[in-house]
Amino acid sequence: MITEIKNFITDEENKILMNYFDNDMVTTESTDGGRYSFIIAKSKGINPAEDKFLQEIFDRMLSNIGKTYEYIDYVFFTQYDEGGIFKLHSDFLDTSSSTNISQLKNGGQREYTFLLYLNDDCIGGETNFPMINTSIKLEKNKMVYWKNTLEDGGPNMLTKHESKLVTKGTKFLVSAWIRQQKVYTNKTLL
Ligand SMILES: O=C(O)CCC(=O)C(=O)O
Repeated sequence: MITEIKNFITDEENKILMNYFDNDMVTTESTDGGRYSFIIAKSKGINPAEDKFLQEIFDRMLSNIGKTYEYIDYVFFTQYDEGGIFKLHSDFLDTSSSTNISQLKNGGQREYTFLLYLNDDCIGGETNFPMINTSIKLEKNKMVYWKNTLEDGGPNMLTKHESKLVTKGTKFLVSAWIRQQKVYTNKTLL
């Protein structure tokens, strides 16, 4: 159910991606049930429509599922320092919530999740899928992806996942949710 591809990017590409982690990162410590519910991390989102390098990387990643960067609204850069965590959650949009109406209209459901691990020199931070008893180990330059929806488009509850507590060092992650259709509202967060 979860695909892992080792050494998906080169060390040179890794260095370029690491440069995105800068002073613009926003500290998110929230347990209020919002977009960043139960996360302690620093993050920022970049619109791939405005970044040629991210387009190239994500076009290559998404060729595995026959899609392009145009199916992504934002590429997220997330940094989990010591104490960083993302508690158990699912990535598909709750169709019963009115706050998701515009997102569902402009691109549909978050069909896939793609992760790119930029380092493995920290302790903790594994991506854990308790429903299927699977824990993904951090490995520098490894890409991981899975499908959040079932064949009928409904949510696959088995994809619930978490980022385990980082107990030493820092975890650097690039991630994106891949929508069912191309996202045409590119300029603002939906
Ligand atoms: O940090 C991770 O390993 C998982 C990230 C995550 O849960 C998400 O982007 O939805």
